Amino acid sequence: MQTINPLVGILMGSRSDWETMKETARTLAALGVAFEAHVASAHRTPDKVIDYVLNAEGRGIRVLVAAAGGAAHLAGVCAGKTHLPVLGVPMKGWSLDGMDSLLSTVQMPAGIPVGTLAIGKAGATNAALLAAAILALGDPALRERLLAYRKAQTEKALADDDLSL
Ligand code: RP5
Repeated sequence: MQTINPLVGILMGSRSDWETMKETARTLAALGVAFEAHVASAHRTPDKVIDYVLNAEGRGIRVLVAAAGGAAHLAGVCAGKTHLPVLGVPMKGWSLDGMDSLLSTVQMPAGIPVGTLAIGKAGATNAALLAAAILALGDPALRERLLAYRKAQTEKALADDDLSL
């Protein structure tokens, strides 16, 4: 899927990751950040991944979010082919409940950074917020929307203290 003039490119290793990565898409949409999302696997379709990453900057993409599970090499492969910021989201599930995804996303060699988020939906949401924070450094209107999002979140958390039996 794609919105007009996407700034954030979301890649995921399988369609089965989409249920989780919808949180990234929804959060970006809520912040008014244009994005696109594609299935591209470091293992099953490596040429598609490389082609996408090599063309991303020229197409206007400024931040990449890469999600994969198990032997989660997608974010690392992306980071190896671009200087754009790459945020990695480890998928939950599998026999090791996402620990395999987390470690294979986060343990990058010096020189090729991946900003790794939490496993699963929390990481997917936070990838969007971090991508927005990066873009907001050069976009005052987005900065205001991000501050409003955070303020609303704080107000909701404070209102949640209204406990009763
Ligand atoms: C990874 O394998 C994908 O990112 C996904 O998390 C996992 C399972 O993929 P499917 O077998 O469901 O397509 O490459």
